[in-house]
Amino acid sequence: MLPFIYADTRMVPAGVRAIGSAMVESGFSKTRIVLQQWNKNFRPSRMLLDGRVPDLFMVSTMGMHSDRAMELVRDARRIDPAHRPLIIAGGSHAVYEPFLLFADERTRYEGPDIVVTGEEFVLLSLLEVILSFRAAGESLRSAFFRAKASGALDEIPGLIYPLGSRAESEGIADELVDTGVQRLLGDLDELPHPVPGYQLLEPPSRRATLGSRALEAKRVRWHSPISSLVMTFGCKFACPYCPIPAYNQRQHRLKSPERIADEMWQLHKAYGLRYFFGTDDNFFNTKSRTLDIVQTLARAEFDGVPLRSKARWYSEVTVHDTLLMKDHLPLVREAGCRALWLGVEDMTATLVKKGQSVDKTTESFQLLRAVGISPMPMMMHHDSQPLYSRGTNYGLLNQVRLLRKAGAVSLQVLMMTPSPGTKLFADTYGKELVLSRAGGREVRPYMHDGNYVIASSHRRPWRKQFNLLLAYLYFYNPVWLATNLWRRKTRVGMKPAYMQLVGMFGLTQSIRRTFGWALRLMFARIERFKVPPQSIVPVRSSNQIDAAPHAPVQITLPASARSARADKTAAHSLQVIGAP
Ligand code: B12
Ligand code: SF4
Repeated sequence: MLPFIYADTRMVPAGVRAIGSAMVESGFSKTRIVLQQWNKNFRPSRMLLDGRVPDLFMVSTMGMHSDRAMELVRDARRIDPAHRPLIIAGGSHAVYEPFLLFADERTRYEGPDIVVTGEEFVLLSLLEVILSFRAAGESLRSAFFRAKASGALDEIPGLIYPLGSRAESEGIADELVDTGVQRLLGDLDELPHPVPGYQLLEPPSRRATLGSRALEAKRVRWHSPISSLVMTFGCKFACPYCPIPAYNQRQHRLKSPERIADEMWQLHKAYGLRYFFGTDDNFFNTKSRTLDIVQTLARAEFDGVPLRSKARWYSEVTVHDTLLMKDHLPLVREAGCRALWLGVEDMTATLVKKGQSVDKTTESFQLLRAVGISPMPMMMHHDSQPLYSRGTNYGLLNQVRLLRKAGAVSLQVLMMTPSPGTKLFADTYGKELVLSRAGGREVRPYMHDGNYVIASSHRRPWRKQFNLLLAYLYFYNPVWLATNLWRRKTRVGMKPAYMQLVGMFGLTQSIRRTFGWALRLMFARIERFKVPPQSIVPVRSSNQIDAAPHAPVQITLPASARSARADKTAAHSLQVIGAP
């Protein structure tokens, strides 16, 4: 549904592809990447690669996909122990709430053997240690248990593993050991090249099993026309609802301009890819470094062919930094950039202040459009914002109208939702704003995507749900499609009209998916969480002295509430502080 329609299925996520590249470049070329969006029926318990059960089964998940990820882990555990692969989980959910991959308050999951809370080099360090324990002919899983028992894994920051008598056989932990926060890779040029990752893709199918061969190189472009590319990581702002600066340990990490140009060219040569989405948090974060990158991309030539004639790319930036770059936007376009997603959130800066205002947003959008770069705003709706405000710019529709006038080509409106790893996360739960059920329907992780109203203190939260749909309807509609077709002779050409078509289709899906939830919010009884997600087993640090950095966040409950809830919340779950 909106606003991610097609981006979820037509762009291989960079995380799994990066892990695939790391495996190939370190010698594990017999690896397959299975995307659930393409292979919905895949069952790890039935997987065979060259006639054998693979040694390793790894699953990558965001928080919102964790139910499906856990189904896969449980299914992999059905493989008989003599052949069962070592099960490793990773991805952003593992970074922010790894303890939920082992167990949560509602369900006792059969979890993975180990969770990697970091990037590819943490995984490679883990494999290195396991292999150093492995005897000839021994399985990775068996070597892993010996390495774990010896304490060798404690030397690798960025892991969480279960201990307990049933941890090996059933994946049920008595306690979780946290080896600390990963050491971040500073120089992104050391990362494996993205090209090998694409060689490992499982072809889309309805089968539960793996195909005999990976997707052919010439078919990659057809299934994944957009290639996600790591160019930079990190952001200098510190928005309280965003975990990104803390994840990056306040660093802005970069690939060299030459490496970025090379990756685009090699991906084009190997798979014919032409469209690249930079997975940046704020591409314009540092002006001088951005200029280095765009100058190189604008001038780069390979085999006598200018890169800019083959590669088009897109990224995320802020309004503030776009204005700092205003004299250089023609160069950004020349370098191949054709659209930028801007985190406007709230044009009046009432909710969030990161250097935006109505005038600045309008100016930045007009500047981008004037050079032929499509401005794509990302907005955040919240409890105190009305649908419409008379005489001010505060209302949601007022802002959508301003954005449209300023030249927005697409629109994203998400409801403010607590994000693990942020300052606001625990507070939002502690204030009992987060919904657990409405009319008997449980709020599951997939609803934490900003499209469902699942955190609100509004007396009529269903209004917020309808507001999101109305804002989209105001932006994506046949009238505005016709207007954009009429005005197609601008520097951004047919893109606004094309985005209207995509948006109208996406809106039908958003209505189909969220309308029922809005009705539940309107008519049914709403129940709320009282504490943030907890671990049902204690999480301790490997040195047993420091607090475990990936343990659930502590919240301070008022004394009266504490005694009333003591029976509901395990004592250990309130002891540990901090989030990554
Ligand atoms: C690009 C992006 C998107 C794109 C993704 C398109 C695509 N098909 O790839 C779009 C715009 C669609 C998108 C949408 C959403 N996104 Co998004 N997105 C990102 C972003 C900016 C980059 C992701 C990326 O590719 N990174 C580069 C890769 C290389 O890094 P990585 O994925 O983290 O993977 C590394 C490690 O995690 C680890 N790893 C990953 N998997 C595994 C597996 C194993 C076994 C191991 C060992 C290691 C491992 O190694 C990898 C290599 O270093 C991140 C923020 C960020 N900078 O990472 C947010 C981020 C992933 N998104 C996030 C969210 C919440 C969403 C949304 C729910 C929207 C929202 N409300 O914000 C939707 C969900 C859409 C959907 N239906 O899936 C959150 C996830 C938080 C969480 N707790 O899981 C992130 C982390 C941003 C944040 N901190 O708030 N997103
Ligand atoms: S500007 Fe964007 S990436 Fe940076 S801290 Fe704010 S929300 Fe996060």
